[in-house]
Amino acid sequence: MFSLSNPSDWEGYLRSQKEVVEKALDERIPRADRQPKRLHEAIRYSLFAGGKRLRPILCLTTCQTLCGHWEPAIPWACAIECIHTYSLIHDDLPCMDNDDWRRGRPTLHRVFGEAIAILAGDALQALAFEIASSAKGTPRYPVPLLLGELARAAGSRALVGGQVGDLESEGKEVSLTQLRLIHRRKTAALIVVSVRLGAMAADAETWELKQLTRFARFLGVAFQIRDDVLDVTQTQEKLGKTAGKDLQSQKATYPRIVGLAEANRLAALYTHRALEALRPFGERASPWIQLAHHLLERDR
Ligand code: GRG
Repeated sequence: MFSLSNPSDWEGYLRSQKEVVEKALDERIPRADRQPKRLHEAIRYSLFAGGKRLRPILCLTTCQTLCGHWEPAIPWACAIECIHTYSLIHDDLPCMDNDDWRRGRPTLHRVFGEAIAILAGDALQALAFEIASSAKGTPRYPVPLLLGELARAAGSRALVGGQVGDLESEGKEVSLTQLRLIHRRKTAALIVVSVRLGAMAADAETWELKQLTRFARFLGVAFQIRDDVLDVTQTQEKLGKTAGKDLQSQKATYPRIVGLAEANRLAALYTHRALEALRPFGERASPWIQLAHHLLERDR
């Protein structure tokens, strides 16, 4: 029988969840031959470029673990991936990180030009909310509540605010406390909302939502530390994006502030704290534990 606690089944589970996400996105994003064609081609170029789909998988897995089905979380999983992809497109623009390479191919503005890249990002953000509005609420959690959470995670106090902090940190001395705040906003907020929306789509009990939020906060920070470490230890071929970019742009990162060994130790420590938050779930925690290890041990 299929078991999420069996590692070989687990690899298959991840692959199948990724396929679910690809198909669900494909069905919800306007086809490339719809007008304006160049915009829809651009959106699809970035969205279907081989992203790992970690956030939507976290969302679907959370929903499935709590209620036995991932289907109620599909609109939320797709919406989160649209917001994440828009943020990558805008982050790569010349006025921000000025990157040439993303998800194993030239960045969107390099291929379609800056104006279309900005507009594709804008349209993806709007599409996210259009897709999310098709979700069904549950007795505890009406759709407007979840829409509000998603909007907050994407907005000035989270993703966008974190990006501002990140840009302002370039070339400056940044304390570990400031860095943690940037990471909480820029990276962890979307990871937290992925887990929370999956839980709410499953009509989670209050204590379950609380513990899972705690889990996701620590996981989000560990994920960003791992990302910082990979930036200095991996090649462009492996990462599918420019390696060593953080160092080049004198960005505040964990390896820069505390060194590589300490960064690795902290990533493991935050993962451990994330796992501690899962204790009340007992054996049911297995899928989240697997995902946490997958995120910490990933090499791209
Ligand atoms: C422009 C509003 C705005 C925000 C940009 C996404 C982002 C914020 C910056 C990109 C740089 C960065 C290190 C962001 C932290 C989040 C992160 C690690 C993104 C990469 O996520 P993965 O590894 O990427 O899940 P894929 O391509 O697999 O989806």
